[in-house]
Amino acid sequence: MPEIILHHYPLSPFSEKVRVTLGLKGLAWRSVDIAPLPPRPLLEPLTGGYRRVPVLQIGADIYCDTNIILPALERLYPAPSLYPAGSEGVARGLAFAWERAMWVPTIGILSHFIGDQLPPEFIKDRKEGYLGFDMSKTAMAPELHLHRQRVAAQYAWLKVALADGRKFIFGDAPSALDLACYQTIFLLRKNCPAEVDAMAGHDGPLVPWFDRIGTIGHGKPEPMSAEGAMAAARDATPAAVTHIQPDGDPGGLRAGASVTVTPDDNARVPVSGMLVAASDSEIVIRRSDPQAGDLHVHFPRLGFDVVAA
Ligand SMILES: N[C@@H](CCC(=O)N[C@@H](CS)C(=O)NCC(=O)O)C(=O)O
Repeated sequence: MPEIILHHYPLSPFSEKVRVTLGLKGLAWRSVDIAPLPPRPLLEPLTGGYRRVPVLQIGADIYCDTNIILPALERLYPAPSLYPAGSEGVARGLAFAWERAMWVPTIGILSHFIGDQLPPEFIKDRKEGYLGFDMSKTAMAPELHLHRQRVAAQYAWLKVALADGRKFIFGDAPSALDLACYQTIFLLRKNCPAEVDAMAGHDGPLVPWFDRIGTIGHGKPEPMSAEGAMAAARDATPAAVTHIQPDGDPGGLRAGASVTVTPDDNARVPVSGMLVAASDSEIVIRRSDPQAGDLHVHFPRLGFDVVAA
C-alpha cells in the first residue's frame, strides 16, 4: 500500500485528532506541513477545492474531513480499534455532535485569551473563507458568557461519563469519541494561559483523562514536501473501491453521475467529480487534475451535501 500522507499544521486541533489516531495505531506516516491559511497551491489540486485541514492522502486517494479519515484508517489498519467495546455507532455520532456543538464556543473562549494576538490577515481569512464570522477578541467578547456556558455544559457530561474512574469513555481503551472530545480541549490548552482550565471547567476526571490521551503520541511521522506528496499522487492510481457500492447512494445517484460535495457548516466550497461509489455514510468521487492525475476523493456523508451537478 502507498504511504500514509497527512497534510496538516501543528496547531490544527482536527489534525491533532488524526495524529493521535496514527499514534494509537502505531503507524508510520509522512507529514506535509501546510500553511495555516491559503493559498495552498499544492493541496488544492488534490482536494478539488475543499479548503479545510487536515487532508489524508494514500497514493491517489484523498480523504477530506476527519469523519472519513478515521473510518478509512480503521478499515485499512483495524488494530487497535478506534471503536472498542462495540462503540462504533455511538462514538461516530457523538463525536460529530460534540465537534459541531463545541467548535464556535471553543473559538469564543480561545479568542478571549489570544484573539487580540492573531494577525489581521488570519482573522480576515477565517471570516471570509471559513467561519463566516469575525473571530477577533472584540467581536466575540459580547457572547463570551454564552460560549463559556456552552463549553462548560459539554465538559460537564463528559466528567459524569468519566466519574467512576474509567480510563476512557468506553472503558480501558480510547475511542474515536475520546479523540474528538480531546481535540477541542487541546485547542484551548495548547494556546491559552492556564486560566482557561477554570473558565472552561477542565477539572476532576477530565484532567487525568486528557493527560492519558496526551501520552498516546503521534506514531512515526517523517517529513515530506508538498511536491513529494504531489508526485506520490501522480505516480499512483486510485485504489479500487470495494467496501461500498457504485449504486449505494441513498438518494438514488448512480456511479458515473456528476455531483458536487459541499460541507454544510463552514468553508462551503463545492468539490465536483464523478460518483464512483456511495453509501449512507461515505461517498467517493473521481476527479482528474492536470498536476495530480486521476484521483479518488473521499468524503463522509455526515456534514456534507451531495447533489447532482
Ligand atoms: N469537520 C472537519 C473540520 C475541519 C476544520 O474545521 N479544520 C480547521 C483547522 S483545525 C480548518 O480547516 N480551519 C481553516 C483552515 O485551516 O483553512 C473535520 O472533521 O476535518
